[in-house]
Amino acid sequence: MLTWLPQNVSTFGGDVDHLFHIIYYITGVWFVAAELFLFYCLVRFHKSRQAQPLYARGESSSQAAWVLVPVLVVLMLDLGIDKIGGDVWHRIKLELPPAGDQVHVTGKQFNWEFTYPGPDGKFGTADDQTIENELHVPVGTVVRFELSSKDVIHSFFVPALRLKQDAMPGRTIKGWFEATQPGTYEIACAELCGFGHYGMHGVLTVHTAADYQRWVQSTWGAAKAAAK
Ligand SMILES: [Cu+2]
Repeated sequence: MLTWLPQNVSTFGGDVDHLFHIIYYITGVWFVAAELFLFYCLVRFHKSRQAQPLYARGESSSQAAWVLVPVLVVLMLDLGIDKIGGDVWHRIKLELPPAGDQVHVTGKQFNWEFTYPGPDGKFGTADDQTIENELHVPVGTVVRFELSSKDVIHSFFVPALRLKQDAMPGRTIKGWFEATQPGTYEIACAELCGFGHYGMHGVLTVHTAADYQRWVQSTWGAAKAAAK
């Protein structure tokens, strides 16, 4: 079911999809039930059957139950979703596992800038490299990012990682992901940020360990790559 979801290559993507499915099926079942009841009422109480309207004040408990029971059911389902969603949120957004790699992600009208710390592993040094719209990471490695914006609100969106996070000017937001499969995946901006918003996309390349070393070498040179 739900084969239209994009490919998932993230360690926490399964949790996100699971939550999505729960919400999808709960709302789906109730949507169908509500529509069926609506159509039943349309037929059952059609004027050709001379149905008499009733002014229900909801004072008797059997009348009030028509409101209170659905409220209770919705509340219980809501709290259930909150509990499951809260656990997933906590694991993805509030816990930062130890970093295997780091990158700074900066949104600007209308590009993504990815700044890599270089072989010394430190930001703000001479060997930092900023590459537009290209995010390179090794497979099976926790990548910690710091997300910011140079101008307006953007949203860093990598569907295959089930990762979406707003980038706010004036704020640095930390996050992480771990990709499970080598390949290239789309990066998009999911916040309408101006005229060129539609073209604000990049490519995430998840490398195998050997491929990643080759990319590091071609970017920083063989001598520096050895020091990493
Ligand atoms: Cu944008």
